[in-house]
This record gives sequence, structure tokens and C-alpha cells, in this order.
Amino acid sequence: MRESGALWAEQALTADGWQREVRVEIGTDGRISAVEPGSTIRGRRLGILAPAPVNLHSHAFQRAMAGLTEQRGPDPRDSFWTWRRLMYRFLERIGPDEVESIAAFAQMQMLEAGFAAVAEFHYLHHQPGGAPYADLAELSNRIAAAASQTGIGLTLLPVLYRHGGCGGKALQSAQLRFANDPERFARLRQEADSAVRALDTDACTGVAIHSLRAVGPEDVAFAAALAPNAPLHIHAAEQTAEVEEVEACLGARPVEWLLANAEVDERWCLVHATHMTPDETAALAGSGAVAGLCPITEASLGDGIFDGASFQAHGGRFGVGSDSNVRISLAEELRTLEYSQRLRDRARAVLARPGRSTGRVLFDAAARGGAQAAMRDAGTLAPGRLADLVALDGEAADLAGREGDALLDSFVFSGGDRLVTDLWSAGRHVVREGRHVRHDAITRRYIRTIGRLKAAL
Ligand code: NGQ
Ligand code: ZN
Repeated sequence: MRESGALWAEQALTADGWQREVRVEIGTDGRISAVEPGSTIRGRRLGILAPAPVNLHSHAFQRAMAGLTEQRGPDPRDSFWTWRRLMYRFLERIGPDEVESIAAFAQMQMLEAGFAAVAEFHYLHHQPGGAPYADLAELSNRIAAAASQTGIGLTLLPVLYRHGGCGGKALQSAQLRFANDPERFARLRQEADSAVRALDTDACTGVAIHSLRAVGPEDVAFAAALAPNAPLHIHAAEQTAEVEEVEACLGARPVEWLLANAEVDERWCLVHATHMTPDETAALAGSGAVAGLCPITEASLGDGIFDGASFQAHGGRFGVGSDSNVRISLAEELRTLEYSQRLRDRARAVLARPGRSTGRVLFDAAARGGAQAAMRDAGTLAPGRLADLVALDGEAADLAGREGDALLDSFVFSGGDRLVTDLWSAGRHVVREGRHVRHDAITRRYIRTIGRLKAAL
């Protein structure tokens, strides 16, 4: 899928801002080798070219239950926790083939939406009942196999999960598939890393801690030491009940506890960070860590609203993730984030800055924050960086007459996914004319998988 050679774009968002008539050269190593504004047309002609962000948080398998959790159950109040029960029940039916097929489909949709890469927060490790597969890293390997079919840039995050709740609570039966002691987790991670290394050189393996509910305080230090230079992700402060549970157990709120007890720095991504006090917001922003926002899922699950305005005022870094994959759309993640701020503050253009429109601020943050969270040498269109590039249709009515930042505003707030024509992930040209190069085969296999899952219900 790798394609070296020249691209030419009418307008491109480069490291030096918007430029016109830009020739971009992709080297055989999947990196950008030249960026030359004001060039005559040569190579593949494109409309608008921009760095393609990383999707910094995904649970691929959840894509297959999209649309199946929107009824009211017997509980008086449907919630994140009732959704989680359904998710656990769905999980019981998922084996290696399903993981691979669903992950390939989800990754394909990510690429078609304009994401070049994904940080897969992977916690489904074992067979139903908890016995390991013959190959301990079987399901991690299936995520890697999906990435080799789709060409997405993979940062695999095997997840450490030990307990059913704070204070070492027993695992529920569905959670047995997630659980490892530290020794086995280290082995699993290493085996998964071999599969990831067999992909292209831009792929990498990090570490994740499911949450402060699912591990003990000592496990946080263990996970951080396991791969000291790799990305480190954790779910934190998504639900108020979670904040209360952690506070009761550890004597501090999740983000507060992490900032005081773990060396939270640039390698960390705190996923959600929805419920923070003003002090936590300022301190997390100052740590250099990325807040991993998943606005569509956070809305879907009724989590609450991240305080983007104040996090941004403190210089906080953030990116976006599709998390539950109920809907896979870069533009819609960014739009949902901004709209949540507007609805709360009864204001407009909340995340815009002087001289930078809302769409531009959101897009820049997602590109830089996502690359940092995935430790991917991307996020800006400049020589030497990975060729993670998204092209938008310069002929589309939604972009007619638009220039510079207004192009991104029209992408985020108006045109959305249908504007994506091409996508390169580390030089792999995987989306052409709006479709993934293996769209039909991956889709057919996914539909067969869903058919099997339905028959088993
Ligand atoms: C997950 N998802 O691990 O898939 C979680 C739900 C939990 C989100 N937090 C389970 N969106 O947090 O315990
Ligand atoms: Zn998650």
C-alpha cells in the first residue's frame, strides 16, 4: 500500500500555516521528504491537504454493538452502568475471528473519516471464563492482523486490569476475560509487541491501565515502569460515580491522585478527564499530558462535559478518540466537543483563539495531541515527519469559495466525512476517492460476522 512520489495540493495546512499550490513529496520510508509551496502541478493532484490526526482512544469490538443499546432497560434510569452490563453481555460472544473482523471494519471507517492512526485500548485478552488462549496474546495479535489489512498506523495499548472495583473488589464474571496479574501481563505485552513489530515501522506498543477502579495503586507504578518510554494511557474521571468510588478508596479524586502519585508527563494520556475541579484542570494542563477526549461517546454514555475552555486557557493539550465507536467520525468528534462547550456556556466559538478559527484550533489540537498520545512522529505537515495526510475534496460544494481556516470550519461544522477523498498513513495510500482500498472485502466479512453474532443471540 506504500506509495512514494509527489502530491500536489491547491491548499495545504503545513507547519508554516496555510500555503497554496503545494508539492509534497513522500519518501520510500513513509515520511514526508519535501514540502514546496508555489510549485507547478506535478504528481497526484489534490484539493486540500492537511495532517491526518490519530484517533487516540478506541475499543474496536464495541463497533459491532452500535445502535443496540438505545432502548430503556428495566432500571429506573438508563446509564453508563446499565450500558456497561449490555456491553459485557455482548462481549461474551466475541472470539478471535470476530475481534479481527470487527477491528478491520472499525479501522477502515477511521481511515475513511480522516484518521491516519489509532491507539487501540485493548483489554479483551482471554477466552470467556478467563482461560488464556493457547497463544496468550491471541486477541492482541488479531488487532495487529486487522491493522495489516487496513494499513492504519497502530499504537497498541494492552490494558492491565485486575479488579472489579476500587479496593481490590472481586472481578465480575465478564471481567475475567480482561484480567492478568503483573507477571502475565508483562508477558502478554511482550508477545503482542512482536506482532506489532511485524507491521510497518510506524506501529508501536504502549501500555494502558484500565482505570483506578481496575488496578491497585501499586499497579500504576508497575505499569509505568514496564515500558518507560512508551505511551501510557488510563481512563480517568469519566463518571461522577467513578470519582466518588476512587475518592472513597484512595482519599483523592482520580486525576488528583494520579497527579500526586504518578509521574504524569508527556507520555501520559488521561482518557476522558471529564470531571475535574478547577485545580485539577490547571494541574493536568501543566503536566504536559494529553487529555483524551471522546466527545461522541461521552455524549452517548451521558458522561458529562469536559471543561475545554478552562483547560485550553491553561495551555492543556488534547486530542480526540472514537472510544465506543458508536459513530466513527473525526469531524463529528471535533464538532461535538465545541458544541458541548457552546451549550454549557451559551456562547459561540468557545475554543477559537484570536487569529485561529474554531475548526482550526480543534484540528491542530487533534493532530498534535493525538500524535503525542500515540507517540507517533506526525501531527504536522513538514519534512521528516510521517506522511499521515488527509485530502479533502476541493471541488465539493461545501468548500466552494473557502480558504485557509474556513476550510477546516466547513469540514468540521458542515461537510464532514464525505469531504475526505484520500488518506495516507505513513505513506500508505489506503483511502482513494473516499473509499478504503479494501472497502468491499472488509465490509463483506464484517457483515458475515454480524450475521454469526446475531444467530448466536
Ligand atoms: C470500557 N468504556 O472499558 O470499554 C469502558 C467501560 C468501564 C468507557 N469508559 C467500562 N467509555 O469503564 O468500566
Ligand atoms: Zn475507553
